Amino acid sequence: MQDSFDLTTIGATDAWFEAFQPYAARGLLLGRVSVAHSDRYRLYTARGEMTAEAIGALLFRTERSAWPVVGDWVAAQPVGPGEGMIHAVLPRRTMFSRRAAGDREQEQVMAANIDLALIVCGLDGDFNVRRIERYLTLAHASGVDAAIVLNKSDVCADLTARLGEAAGVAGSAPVVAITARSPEGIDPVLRLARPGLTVALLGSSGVGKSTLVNQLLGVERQLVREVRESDSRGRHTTTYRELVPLPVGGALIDTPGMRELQLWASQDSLDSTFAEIAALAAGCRFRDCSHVVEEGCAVQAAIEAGELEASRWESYRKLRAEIAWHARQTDVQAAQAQKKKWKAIHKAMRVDHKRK
Ligand SMILES: Nc1nc2c(ncn2[C@@H]2O[C@H](COP(=O)(O)OP(=O)(O)OP(=O)(O)O)[C@@H](O)[C@H]2O)c(=O)[nH]1
Ligand SMILES: [Mg+2]
Ligand SMILES: [Zn+2]
Repeated sequence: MQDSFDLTTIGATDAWFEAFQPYAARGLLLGRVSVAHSDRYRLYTARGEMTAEAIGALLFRTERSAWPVVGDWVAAQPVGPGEGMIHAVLPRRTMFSRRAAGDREQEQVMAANIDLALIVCGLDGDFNVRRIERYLTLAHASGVDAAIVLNKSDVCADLTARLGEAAGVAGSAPVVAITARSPEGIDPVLRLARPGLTVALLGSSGVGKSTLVNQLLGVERQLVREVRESDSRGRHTTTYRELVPLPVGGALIDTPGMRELQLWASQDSLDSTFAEIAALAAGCRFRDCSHVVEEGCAVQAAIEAGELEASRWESYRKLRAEIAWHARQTDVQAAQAQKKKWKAIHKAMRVDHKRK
């Protein structure tokens, strides 16, 4: 393990050093989380890599969403050779969240302080623009710039058509086609991922995220595995998120392909993804038009005129319903929690009354 490391090579800017000032005065070290395993972390610090845990105050006095995640900048106390305790997480500039698995409406932060999200898709049998829309909504909700990377162009028979389909849903995000298997094949990504940025790779299992990471690093660092012939899906080869330094400066976050990405997003981020539908909606007769049955609906008119694809609209409608459903569940949960709280207060008051 090296005992010194230049944090500016993984994105420590003056702004981060400044945010860290109050902790420097307490003798803590600035660190960046590279791996987060429930309550065990790996960090890059000026003294090299460390394993770390978080102090109780951080774990027990904050919401789970405030716990350290990959990409976070933290204040750490060195406690032994290569060991540290995390005292605080510096305020995040951006973060990727999804809805945590389970019945409760809960935000799960996946990674923080990302500058650019590369939404990677395979140009083999698994190509799907609906999935691009979902990942774009995630990027919009997190405030991160996004680009669409169509990988495996070497096995694609109709690249022009695929590029067109992707561009049709990409909005302002650039779309590039690459071959992660060859060094020259990734040039378009090098142009997007400027040195110094923190870049996260998102996309289904088997699309070639880890292959791209290895190509960008110039070494076989990440495990890569053959996808199944039958459906060209991967087998979740990468099992945890990891931040790795880029040789040109900056950092890469490889992520495991998600089987199901449950959105933690607002109607606003959906409108960013479907900007043309949001723009059309401004012309509907009714302000609360659902664009399904209303008179004077500009969205339905655009579909009838062939200016908006019905499948694009269907996709928007599905995601809108999903977001609305979760928002309702969140309200129900909040109401239940409120009711419970009052019940406890009333009970305490009754006990108090009896005592008198
Ligand atoms: N033909 C072709 N195959 C590729 C390309 N890039 C990656 N692959 C193959 O796709 C398969 C899956 O690649 P991985 O890099 O493991 O995919 P991943 O996205 O990291 O998958 P998970 O870790 O499971 O999320 C491997 O067999 C790669 O060799 C490419 O540009 N062209
Ligand atoms: Mg992988
Ligand atoms: Zn309408």
